[in-house]
Amino acid sequence: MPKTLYIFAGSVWAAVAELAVAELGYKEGDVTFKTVNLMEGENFAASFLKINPNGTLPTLESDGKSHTSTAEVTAALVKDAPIKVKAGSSIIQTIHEDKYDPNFAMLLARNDEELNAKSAGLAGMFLSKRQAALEKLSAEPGAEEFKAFYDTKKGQNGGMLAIVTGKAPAEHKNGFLAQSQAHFDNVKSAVFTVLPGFLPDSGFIGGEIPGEDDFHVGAWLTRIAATTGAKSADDALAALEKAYGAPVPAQVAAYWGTWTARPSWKKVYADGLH
Ligand SMILES: N[C@@H](CCC(=O)N[C@@H](CS)C(=O)NCC(=O)O)C(=O)O
Ligand SMILES: *[C@@H]1O[C@H](CO)[C@@H](O)[C@H](O)[C@H]1NC(C)=O
Repeated sequence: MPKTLYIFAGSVWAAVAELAVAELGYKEGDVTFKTVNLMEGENFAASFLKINPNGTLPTLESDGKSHTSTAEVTAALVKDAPIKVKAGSSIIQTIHEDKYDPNFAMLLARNDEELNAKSAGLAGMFLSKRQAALEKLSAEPGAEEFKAFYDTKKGQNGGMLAIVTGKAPAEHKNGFLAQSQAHFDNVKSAVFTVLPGFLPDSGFIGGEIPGEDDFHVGAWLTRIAATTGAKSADDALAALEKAYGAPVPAQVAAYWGTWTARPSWKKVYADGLH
């Protein structure tokens, strides 16, 4: 059955679905990839909100149905796949918990220096382009039915943008710095305590080949490595160690090596870690 998968090259959660497609034996043409440019806020177009009212990636259309979360998208890809793999577990929910959110891990800033760097970099550009897209798209014909969505997003994204551009009240900024520090600590504890609790000593959670859990954990870990400045498979363990002040646990290091040796991983991250 034909499938359309909506992705974006910089998206951590879309990479879960991309790893799954690459691993699961789908043939050329079984899955049509469509890019939704998150940097330009294309996910906020009413035409996309009709497919996924949350406006998030990945999104999968299959069997006349829309799958609108990473977990559902990946489960549908696993279910219909030519290659059968180990079904997912509660690990999927764990890695998707808000306290380990890999997108906030990228945006966070723990002090003024980090905030200035984020503001001048991709994060600042991302927030301002999104706000412009929200303003424009919410005024277009057909946008009325999504008014509540647009209002919420404008508030959330606008709040972040104000902090990054130095226009927010001091207490908002300080709240953000504190929330950033807490998030950084949570992500660190995921790498040092939570992952070692479920990762094998060698191979994948799914065994010899990646299973459903592995698609989620592999993409999450790759994003976290990217947030510490890693640029390739080879420099990631050093980058993580430097950021967190301790060598990553043996299982995490082994798992990183196992994933990054896979052709699927090399394909999905050919243009860099994200
Ligand atoms: N809980 C959702 C989160 C998905 C998500 O946040 N995706 C990001 C890309 S990695 C996105 O589409 N962000 C766009 C936005 O929030 O505007 C899921 O697991 O599907
Ligand atoms: C939108 O996101 C919320 C919160 O994560 C979730 O409860 C809801 O099911 C999502 N809706 C769709 C259509 O995916």
